[in-house]
This record gives sequence, structure tokens and C-alpha cells, in this order.
Amino acid sequence: MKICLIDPPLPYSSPPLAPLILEYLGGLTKRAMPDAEIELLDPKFRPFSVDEIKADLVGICGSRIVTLPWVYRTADTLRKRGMRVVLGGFNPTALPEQAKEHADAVVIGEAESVWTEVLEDAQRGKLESFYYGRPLPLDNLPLPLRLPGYKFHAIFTMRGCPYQCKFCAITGLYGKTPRYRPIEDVVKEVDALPGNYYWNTDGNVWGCNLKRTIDLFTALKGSKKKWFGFGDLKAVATPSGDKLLKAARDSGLLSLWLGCEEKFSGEMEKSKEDAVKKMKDHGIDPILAVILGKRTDNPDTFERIVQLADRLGIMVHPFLLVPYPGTELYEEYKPFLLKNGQWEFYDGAHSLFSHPQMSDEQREEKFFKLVLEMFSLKRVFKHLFEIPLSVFPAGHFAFIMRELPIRKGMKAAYEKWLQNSKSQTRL
Ligand code: B12
Ligand code: SF4
Repeated sequence: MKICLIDPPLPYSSPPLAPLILEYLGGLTKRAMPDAEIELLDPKFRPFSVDEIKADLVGICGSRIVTLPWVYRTADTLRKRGMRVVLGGFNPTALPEQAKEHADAVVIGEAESVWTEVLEDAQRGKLESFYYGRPLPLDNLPLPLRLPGYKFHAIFTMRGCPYQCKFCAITGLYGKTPRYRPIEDVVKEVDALPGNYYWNTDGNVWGCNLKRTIDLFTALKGSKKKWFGFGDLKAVATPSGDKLLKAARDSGLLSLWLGCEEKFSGEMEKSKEDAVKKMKDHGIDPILAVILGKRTDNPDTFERIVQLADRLGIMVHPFLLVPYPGTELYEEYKPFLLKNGQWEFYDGAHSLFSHPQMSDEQREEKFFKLVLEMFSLKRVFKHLFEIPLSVFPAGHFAFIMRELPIRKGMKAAYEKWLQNSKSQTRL
């Protein structure tokens, strides 16, 4: 049997990161069906024509909502050509009935507990409509089939998060109870990674269990590889913050996206500003992934971000708030949603709900003004001098490799928005 797995293209350019979902699902497939022919396709890296695909079963990842129109279109085309298609990931889990309209089968939840059954049913020509993945312990996981040619690869060390931030999709898929991979498995996987840099994709790398995190970082000290991740400032602000940061730095952490600060609205509490400074003192470059345009934000929130970035000497990645289906926020914002179901607009650069104080255009305008400022060459260049000298040259090199494609993506989003605004004015 030939199985083809696809991670869809993104609307804007992204860092040269190998899609872990393909590598991991590939590993799971190899273990379940060692004789199957497996093809992993990433159009972000190597564009292909859908007409070239020939397989007995095609699995497509529907995890990033903005890609859903492409996922559905491609699935429809492949099914018309007689191929069976299975969809899985964050959005097929949140919207299974919608996904089923475009697929022979939908995997709801995590794939591990049902993937063998899916493959065997596909081989017998008897796929069920829905497969319900159960959360299993994270030991004895297959080794991902690593793809060649990428600058960065990724790992995960845990699933689940107890915090339940209203906007975040993580708990809808993985649940609230954290599950951890055995530390020795993570170390082995990191040692086996190609290249010198990797991405830890855990929702919050150090927010769930401080002791386990410090043990993990200590065990990774010998790996000599450098890495990036996502996390919060709460853990840093605890009395164990210094110990945590030292272990993180020794494990090779270069840079961390602070994307878990849900209530953040342009001002930071003193303790959190101190936590940012502490990270920098330990040689870690914090990036503030800030979500803007919330119904509780004021018009001047956007301007305050610039002042904060200057005060703290950090990069800021701004996004407009996206209410993801399956989250508490999506339910709360339902009465205000403007483009519900038009997933191509769910890219973090569009106004998706009405706002009590700002028009949709005003929020998008303010957002792009901030984007252009944050990703100006002047600012990117200036930030090279804000990255702690102790991580030269690896930290600086990795910053350029990561940030330039993101900058390119943000500029492309702006150009597209400008074009659309002009054509709307003409109408
Ligand atoms: C890595 C990553 C990226 C990479 C992707 C590129 C790459 N080459 O991998 C980058 C950094 C580019 C990225 C970008 C974006 N991302 Co992202 N990303 C992630 C992240 C951190 C890890 C995903 C991953 O690799 N997981 C590892 C795999 C093995 O696990 P998994 O995906 O959960 O898969 C399991 C199940 O979901 C299921 N499954 C998944 N797919 C499939 C497919 C099939 C066929 C089957 C059967 C099962 C299945 O089975 C798997 C095993 O159990 C997740 C957060 C997270 N921790 O999961 C966010 C996440 C997926 N991203 C998200 C978003 C929104 C984005 C953006 C669109 C953000 C934005 N607003 O602009 C951008 C795109 C910007 C652009 N450039 O256009 C959201 C998606 C939310 C949603 N409901 O849509 C997430 C969940 C983050 C969050 N906290 O909300 N992202
Ligand atoms: S935003 Fe971060 S802390 Fe909040 S639920 Fe998601 S992963 Fe957990």
C-alpha cells in the first residue's frame, strides 16, 4: 500500500523548519505497516502539483486553520481522482463534521491509538467515517522519519497544558492534564537530530512542571545543540527562576517566544518585565508574540507595544486575535464574529470580529503599522546588538535564519492587505 502524507502550504513564508507532523506520522506509519511505501510532501519546501499525487491513502494535516481551504480543495480533488483521504489535526478535531464533507475519514484527537486501525481499514477498503484518538502515555513513541534539506527540525517533549488560556487551541486537542515523554527518550531523539538547531514545539516548555523541566534541561546539557521554544514568564518569575534559566541556557536554549501571556495588553507588570530582563541576563533572547485587537484592547494598545519593545530591547511578533474553533474564546466571541467559516482570513492579520471601540479597518491599519515598524530592517539590525553577546555567533545566526523569512511573510501579508484595501476603495 502507498501512503502519502501532506502538510499544507502556508499563506506567507515561514522559517526553514521541517514539518514534524509529517516526520512523526511517517514514523508512526512505518512502525504500524513496515512494508508500506511512504511519501512525505511539504509544499512549503518543495512545491508540487496535486495532479502528481498517486497513493492508496492520503493523510493531510489540518492543524493550522488558515490552511483549511487548501486542505479541503486538495482533498476534494484527490477523492474525485479515486484516492481515499483522511484528515486530522487541531481543526478536524474541532470541526469533524465539516472535515468529513471533504474526506473519507477524520481522525479526531491524537493519532497514536487509532492510526494502525485506519491503515488496516484503508487496506481492506472499509474506512470508518470517524476515528476517536485516545490520549495515551507518551512512552515508546516511534522515531520520526527525518526529512533532509531543512535548517531546523522539531521535537516535542510533552502534551497537554493545565492553564486553559481562552484563546489557545492546545487543550482542545491534548487535554488539560500534562503528559510527559521519558527524559531519556527526548535526549536520544535530540542526539539523533540532523543539524545543530532544533525547535521544541511544546505549548509551554517550562510552565507545567518546574522540577521535570529542570531535570530535562540538565539531561540535555551534553547534546551541544541549540534550540528555540514557546513559554511563559510565570515560571521565570518564581523563586526557582534563576535555576531554571541557568539549566535552560546550559541545555542550549537560545530564544523563547512568550506567547502564553493571554491578558497582555501593551503594559507588563513589573514582575514580568523583571522576568524578561532576567532571561536576557542568562543569555536567552525573549520574543514577545503579542496578540492584539481583543475586544478589551484600546486603540492605544498598539502604540504601547513599540514603547515596550524599546524599553526591554526585545523583538515583538504581533498578531491580530484569531478565535480558533474549539476554544472558549470562539464560543465567547460567536455573537461578534464577522468572517466565521471563511478560514482563509484566519491568518492573524485580519479583523475577525466586531470591536466596541475600533472599526475593522482601523485595527488592521494599526496592526500593519506596528508590523512594519517591528520588522523594519533598522529594527531587525538593531536587535542583533540586543541579543546577549554570550550567545555569539550561534544566537545571532539563528536569529537571522528565523527572522528574515518571518519578516518576508509579514511584508507579503501587508502587500496583500494594501492591494485589497485599494480595490475596495475603487469599488
Ligand atoms: C511548528 C508549528 C508551526 C510551524 C509550522 C511549520 C512546520 N514546518 O512545521 C510554524 C512556526 C511555521 C507555524 C506557523 C503558524 N502556526 Co503553528 N504551530 C506549530 C506547533 C508549535 C507545533 C505543531 C507540530 O509540529 N506538532 C507536532 C505534531 C506531531 O503533533 P500534532 O500536530 O498535534 O499532531 C497530532 C494530532 O494533531 C494528530 N494529527 C495532526 N495532523 C494530522 C494529520 C492526519 C492525517 C492525522 C491522521 C492526524 C493528525 O495526530 C498527531 C499525533 O497525535 C503548534 C502548537 C503545538 N504545540 O502543537 C502550532 C499551531 C499548530 N500553529 C498554529 C497557528 C495558528 C499558526 C499560524 C497560522 C499562526 C498565525 N496566526 O499566523 C502560523 C502560520 C503563519 C504563516 N507563516 O503563514 C495553531 C493552530 C490553531 C488552529 N486551531 O488553527 C497552533 C496549535 C498554536 C496554538 N497554540 O494555537 N506553526
Ligand atoms: S497559551 Fe500556553 S499556557 Fe496557555 S493554554 Fe496554551 S500552551 Fe498553555
